[in-house]
Order: sequence, then structure tokens, then C-alpha cells
Amino acid sequence: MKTRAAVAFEAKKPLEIVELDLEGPKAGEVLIEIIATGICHTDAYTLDGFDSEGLFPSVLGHEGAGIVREIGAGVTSVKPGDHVIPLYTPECRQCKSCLSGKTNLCTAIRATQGKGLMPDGTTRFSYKGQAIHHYMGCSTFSNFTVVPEIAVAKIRQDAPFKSACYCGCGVTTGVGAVVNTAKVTPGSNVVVFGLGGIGLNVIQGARLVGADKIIGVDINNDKKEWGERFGMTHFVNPKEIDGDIVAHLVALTDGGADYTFDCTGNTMVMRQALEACHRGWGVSVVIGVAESGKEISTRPFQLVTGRVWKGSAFGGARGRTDTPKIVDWYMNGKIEIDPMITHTLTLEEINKGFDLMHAGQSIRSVVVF
Ligand code: NAD
Ligand code: AHE
Ligand code: ZN
Repeated sequence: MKTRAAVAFEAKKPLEIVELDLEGPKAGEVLIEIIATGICHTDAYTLDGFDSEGLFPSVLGHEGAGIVREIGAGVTSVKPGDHVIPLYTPECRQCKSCLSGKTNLCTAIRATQGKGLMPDGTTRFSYKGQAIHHYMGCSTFSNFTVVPEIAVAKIRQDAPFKSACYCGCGVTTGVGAVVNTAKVTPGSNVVVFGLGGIGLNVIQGARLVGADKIIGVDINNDKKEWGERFGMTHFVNPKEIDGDIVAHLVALTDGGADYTFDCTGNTMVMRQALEACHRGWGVSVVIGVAESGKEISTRPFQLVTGRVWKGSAFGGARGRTDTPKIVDWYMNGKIEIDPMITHTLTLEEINKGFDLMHAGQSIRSVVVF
């Protein structure tokens, strides 16, 4: 079949809207009509050439929602007509990682996924006879995509696609990092670095679990109002304070935060986030994705004296089990999504979504097909 898609032919070049050839689902695979897809900073990071796994040409996009249109042989967990979210963190429920109960990072298809291929080592997308890579196992910047069954979360039929798609990455990542990874307790002091599409979801997650002080840190003053909208109690612009940001935050939290979150991808900020934690127990969670080649550092004394440095992928959420629950939380009014969707675009306008993100003028742009 044919599908309209935004293709990343080269790094650092705008996406091109073209008609691709798409092979149908093979055994264990599912054809999904994508109805809506968000644009996450990770898409921009890969397009800009910062991803050590970045491949071109490819169909980017990993924050989608849509409808199952066809299933391959042996697929039993979804059927045509089901409303679904494609998962970049699948859940096979059989691999060592899934069975461990200790992580959401299913390893069943990670090797081929990182090479932009389906589990059988081939691609379903092609353009004028040339193979086009998949991206993060999702490729949601295409009106139709094929994904493995283990990477499909079935969601309720009454959830609007435009909001539900954001649960495919940003909402689940931010809220999940608070609830699953850090397990923030009521009354805690929390510091969130970077108040974008992820950081604001960390803030609403912290509000949900009853955090006390929720301090937002961003170099863009426009984010103050955004943070307050979702539960932030204090805002700090590191460029506008006298002296060191870490000392400032330690003073503001009476010795350091109980939990901090990096949602910037900047390795210097990751260090500040760790060092702004309370001696003895503070936990810092790295969510931001750093550019290829960047490394983090701190004095080991920071860890010796009880601070804990950890990371979170997809908010620690088990793809097929937890993503539908996040959609339920939205539908039941426990969390908000709609105000964060600042721009709705057509596929032809998708590059505008990247421009708005880079200019700090959007929280989430969503493309509706
Ligand atoms: P975004 O562009 O919407 O937001 C980033 C925010 O960080 C902006 O508000 C920006 O002003 C702020 N910022 C930049 N530099 C800063 C600094 N030095 N100090 C303080 N604030 C600063 O991006 P997003 O979509 O929210 O993504 C945030 C990060 O999370 C990216 O690195 C993205 O790749 C990553 N991410 C990780 C996961 C995961 O599973 N771990 C999932 C989604 C996104
Ligand atoms: N490919 C990069 C790493 C990118 C990365 O860390 N991705 C996050 C999700 S970001 C979503 O917006 C993730 O879940 N990683 C786990 C995984 O298995 O990829 C690199 O550095 O090579
Ligand atoms: Zn993402």
C-alpha cells in the first residue's frame, strides 16, 4: 500500500512529505493508521544528528495514536478497529528483563529496533525502491505504520487521539518518572530542570502524588506561567540569580531537594540536578537525552554522602500494561493533557513544529493526519 509520510532523508535537513510504499504486516506484526502524533524533543535530537543510533533516511516520530487496520498471522492481543498507541518501549512479557519485574526495558527486539529494522531484519517502508528505516520501532510521522504486536498498547475507544498520542511518550515519561522511577512521596521537595513537554509532566506528576515544594528551573522565563499552571510552587531562572544555581536551590529547599529531575538533556544541568539533592537521601533522575559523545561527571563524594543518581526511560512504564492506565488517568481527570498541546498541525506543516520547539514557543505540537 501507499502511505503519506514525513521522511528524514538527511540529518539537519527539513523533513520531506512524500508518498512511501508500505508492506503489510508480517507474522506477529500490526498495521496501524496513525491519527495523531506528537513531536518530542528526541525527534529533533535525532534529526539534528545528535543521536548515536540515528539513521537516515528514516521515518521519525514515536508519540502516536491510531487505529489497528490489519494484523499479521498469529496476532491475538489486538484486532482491526482497536485504538492503540505504538510503543518504543515494548513489553513482550517473556524476556529476561520483562520477567525480572525490575525494569520496563524489554529486550526482545531492542537490537533490530536500534538498527531501524523490524524484528526480521527488514523494513516495511521504501521509497522508489530504496529501503527507509523505521525509528524507535514506531515511525509515527507516517499515516500508516507497521509495528510488532509486543509494541502495541490497546487503549480505550473514547480517548481522543490528539491527546492520547502524547501518552506515547511525554506524558507517560514525565508522570511515570515521578510515580514509577523516583516514587516521590507526599510532602517531598522536588526540583524540575527544564519545563518543556516532559518537565511539565514531571511537575503534574509531583502535584498528583502530593509533593510540597515543586521548584521549576528554566532559562526561558515564559515557562514560569506554564509551570504554575501544572502545580509548580517556585520558579528559578539560573541566568537571573546571583551566584551558583546549586547553592540557590539548596538554600531554597533547606539543605537540598528530596528529588530532582533533569528534563533538558544538558550534561551540566544533570550534574547540577544531582548536586542540588539533599545529603544522605536525595534522588536525582536523568530523563533528558544527551548528545552523542557527552558524558556526566560529579565528585564521587556526592554519592558517598548519600545522593542517588538514576535514569528513567519512558517513565519506567511497562508499555502494554501501564500506558493504557495513563490514558485512563487523563480520561478520569487525574492528569491534564490538553492545555499542553499548544499547536495542532497538518503533516505538511510538521517542520513548523520543530521550529516552534527550537524557539521555545511550544510545549507540544501535534500533527493530526
Ligand atoms: P522541550 O524542548 O520541550 O523542553 C526542554 C526545556 O528545557 C525547555 O523549556 C528549555 O528552555 C529548557 N532548558 C534548556 N536548557 C536548559 C538549561 N541549561 N537549564 C534549564 N532549562 C533548560 O523538550 P522535551 O520534549 O520536554 O524533552 C526534554 C528532554 O527529555 C530531551 O532531552 C528529550 O530528548 C528527553 N526525553 C527523554 C525521554 C526518556 O524516556 N528518558 C522521553 C522523552 C524525552
Ligand atoms: N539512541 C540514543 C538514546 C536515546 C534514548 O535514550 N531514548 C530513550 C527514549 S527518549 C524518548 O523521547 C529511551 O527510552 N531509551 C531506552 C532505549 O532502549 O533506547 C543513544 O544514546 O544511542
Ligand atoms: Zn519522546
